[in-house]
Amino acid sequence: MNKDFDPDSFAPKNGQFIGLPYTEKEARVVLLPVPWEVTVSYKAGTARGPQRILDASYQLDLVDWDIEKAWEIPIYWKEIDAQILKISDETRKMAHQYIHTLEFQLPVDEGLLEIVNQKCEEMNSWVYSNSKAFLDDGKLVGIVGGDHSVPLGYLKALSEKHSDFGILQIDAHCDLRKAYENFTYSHASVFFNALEQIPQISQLTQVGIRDACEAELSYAEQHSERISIFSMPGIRQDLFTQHKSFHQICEDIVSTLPQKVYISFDIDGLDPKLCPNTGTPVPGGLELPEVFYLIAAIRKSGRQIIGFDLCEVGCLSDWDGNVGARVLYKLACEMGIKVN
Ligand SMILES: [Mn+2]
Repeated sequence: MNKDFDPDSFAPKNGQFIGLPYTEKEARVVLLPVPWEVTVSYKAGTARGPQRILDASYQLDLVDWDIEKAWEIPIYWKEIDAQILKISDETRKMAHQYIHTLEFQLPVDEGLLEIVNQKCEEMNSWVYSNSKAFLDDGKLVGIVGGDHSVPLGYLKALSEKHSDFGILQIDAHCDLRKAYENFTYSHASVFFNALEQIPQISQLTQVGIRDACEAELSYAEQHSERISIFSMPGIRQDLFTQHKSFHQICEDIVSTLPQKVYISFDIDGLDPKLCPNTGTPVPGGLELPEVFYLIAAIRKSGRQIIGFDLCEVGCLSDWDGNVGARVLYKLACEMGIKVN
């Protein structure tokens, strides 16, 4: 740690998240950006979300209202990989062309689809090997997307270390579609793929859902021993008519999860005023204090956060980066805090 670091001073623009002073070697938490958005279906921009988050982070102060001296948790930001971003940009053009022909019911180019699927597979392998290297080195890892397809490789790496874990997914969407728009590794298919390919995931708990298709809900229904959905209409119903407190709702959510918890945070789980330029915004989402309360409730229940991802942060405004940075700091601190 840089001995000149003063948590009360301004954040130096040192290429580190919030200007934190830790080296890769010292880190307990490594933030691994994955600047990727090949299969985005609506608004583009999240490949440059990590840069927006980093740029906006220097504006943050270091006090976390739940964790004393949160800045003492050694968090390290891994430099954004320019090559991954370049491949994403190139492959995105092909995916865009394919989606266009699909949407206008024109003859589709199967060759394009094959290339896109292949490139997505290569990205998954990249995420797998990079996150695995940090895990092998004893680090905790948080992925910074990119679209929501990016954590699959990381989940595979985690499944080699943890024989049983659950996922808390904060999202407006279920992401349970099989090969959405024919892309095997679509952002809308990440948890279909994760559940089908990773048996170590014993539970998927989805919170904030308010945009789903029938097939996703019936998939969840068929796998009800493994999937719980706390939809936004359901949460509001509990608050409005069942006289439940939000605290009780959080207890209900956390009680579905096993001892080890992975958090997959799609920024569109929040209300779109907090993420106006995310890929697929949906009105009526969660508020920041609500999700912070929920994330802290995991730790307070005695469960352990073993990893996380934050995805779909837009790059078009500083505001998207600002909120993204706040969520990222909360996730990193809640995962990195040493519980005795
Ligand atoms: Mn999602």
